[in-house]
Amino acid sequence: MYNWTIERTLARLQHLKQDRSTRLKLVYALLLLLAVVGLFSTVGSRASSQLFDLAGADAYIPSSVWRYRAERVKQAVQHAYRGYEDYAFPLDELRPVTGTGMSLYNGWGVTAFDSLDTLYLLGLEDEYNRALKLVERVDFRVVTNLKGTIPYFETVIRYLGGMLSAYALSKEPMLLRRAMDLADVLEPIFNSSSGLPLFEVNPKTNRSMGSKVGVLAEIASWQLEYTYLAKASGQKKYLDPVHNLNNIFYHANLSKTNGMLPIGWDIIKGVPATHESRVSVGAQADSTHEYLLKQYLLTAKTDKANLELYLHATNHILTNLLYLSPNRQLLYVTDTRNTLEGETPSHVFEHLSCFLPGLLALGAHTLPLDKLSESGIDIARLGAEARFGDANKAHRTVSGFNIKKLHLWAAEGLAQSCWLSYADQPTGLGPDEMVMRSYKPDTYTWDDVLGAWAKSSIADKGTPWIEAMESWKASGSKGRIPGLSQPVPVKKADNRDYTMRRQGYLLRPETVESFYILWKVTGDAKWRTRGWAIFEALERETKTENGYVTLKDVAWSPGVRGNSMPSFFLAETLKYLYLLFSEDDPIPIDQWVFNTEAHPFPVFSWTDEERRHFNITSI
Ligand code: DMJ
Repeated sequence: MYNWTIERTLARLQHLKQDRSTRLKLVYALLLLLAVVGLFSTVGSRASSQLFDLAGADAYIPSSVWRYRAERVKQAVQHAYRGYEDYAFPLDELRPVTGTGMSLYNGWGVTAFDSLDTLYLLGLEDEYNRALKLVERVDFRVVTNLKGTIPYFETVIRYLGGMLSAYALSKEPMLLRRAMDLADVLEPIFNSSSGLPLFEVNPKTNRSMGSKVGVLAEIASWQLEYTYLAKASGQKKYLDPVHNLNNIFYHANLSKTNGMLPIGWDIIKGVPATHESRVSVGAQADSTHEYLLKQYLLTAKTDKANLELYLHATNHILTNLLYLSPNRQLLYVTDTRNTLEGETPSHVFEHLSCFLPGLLALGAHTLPLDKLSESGIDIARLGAEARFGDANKAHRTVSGFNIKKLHLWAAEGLAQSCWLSYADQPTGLGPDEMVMRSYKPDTYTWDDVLGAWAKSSIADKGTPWIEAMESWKASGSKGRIPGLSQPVPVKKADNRDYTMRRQGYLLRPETVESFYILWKVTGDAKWRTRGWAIFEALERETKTENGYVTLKDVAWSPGVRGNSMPSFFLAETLKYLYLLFSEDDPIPIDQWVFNTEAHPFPVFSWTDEERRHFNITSI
């Protein structure tokens, strides 16, 4: 439990070698701190990080400590990749407990492809060069599963994304050539009457297959990859399907879902599925909302259709899908389900949804949310057409606030809840799904709380945020801004305001992904400190002789282990942790856009010639 303190203090003492009085003060402070930490030692190791949160000590951790921590992540990448190479290569993924491999994603070595840019960024040259050799020789027409088919979504985000981002970083021409080879094998996927992609392709017969009702995340999480591929290769055929998708979404009738894209889509007609008006930011939907903002950013903020769709989505999320739990005031985002009374919130909060705080923070950082006219958006008109249902109401509610701050506030509160879902557990790692306890289910939304605050005299007077915060506190009301609860972990399961629906931790990245973006956007070092606590938990609970392993139940330490190491652990989880601790900024978030598998692509502008060649028109 004292490791962190001692490590931090030693580094600080080293830093202050020249200043004797400061050094003495620091030693006294350390003794006091150790006494306080000792007092709380029965709370468990995760609590120590919490104490530092409260003490606001994160900002004083010196560079040398962060460099050391980034180096530790690099060692973790080496360890995980060595295990994959020794026991699973050239199959897709490692089974760390049995020391074997398995292939669920075409059998082309998905871990090698998905790790390319991580290995390159971290300077792991030998590993990177060995992975390149595999990329060069794989036959994308040979699939090693019984059906002999290629699942489109996973193949694009992991394989195509991995090759393209490694190409963007290294400019190795073979990577672009192989990315084009793969996109060409996948080409039949668009052979539906709407041009929306089906689920899978058989590369031998050149036929695509899948349900007539497509799932949002799967039909619309490839635009970034194809847009960058078109830019890098100069080939129009890669951009045409992106235009088609944009067109379908931009002109869709979204009246049932108030402007937000629903989960189910009719692949034949290219419209929302008839009996489907469920919305979600978790499974089946997540990456599509992410791609709306990121497609706009990738194209240097010229693709206004995607910006409008992003605003529709976030306004609906902010006003309808965010809730507070009753006791701990945990802010969470949920989805809706079909019931006899219509669409109702499920109050399920997924680990997958923990990417949302990072996305909101990225939007707040990059968009002029309070001066949308600068981006050519008429906020009063947004959502006013009948085909957006009640969207205009949401736009008006949100416009009553400083929208940028509102997005950042939601981002902070949601990330806090994601963090607490980790810090609460004996393992220090968060569950895959929680069912949240709600006030009066379905009636008390975060929007209600915000509405009450907006109507208060403080907000009416347009008081600056910090003054409103002070007045809020001084008013003696509830003390804190709703949703920004005290980061105090709760050990007793009954008192947590949630139960676990899926207890496992699957080495997923979403929480540390959001911490990374929040750190970059706000400069608040607590996100780094929390990331470090998560890294320590990964080392303690999931590290094996051969790699890192999924947990079946986060509520027991040492954890009950699964037997897999998904490729996204190297592509995303460890990459985001490395970037979070790195003192350099190798991928500035204003210049690069991460795909949903954490593969970065560079922001670019179309030249006039490209605009003509690709037939790019503005909406
Ligand atoms: C990743 O493969 C991608 O981020 C995907 O969009 C959904 N989440 C998994 C990891 O949890």
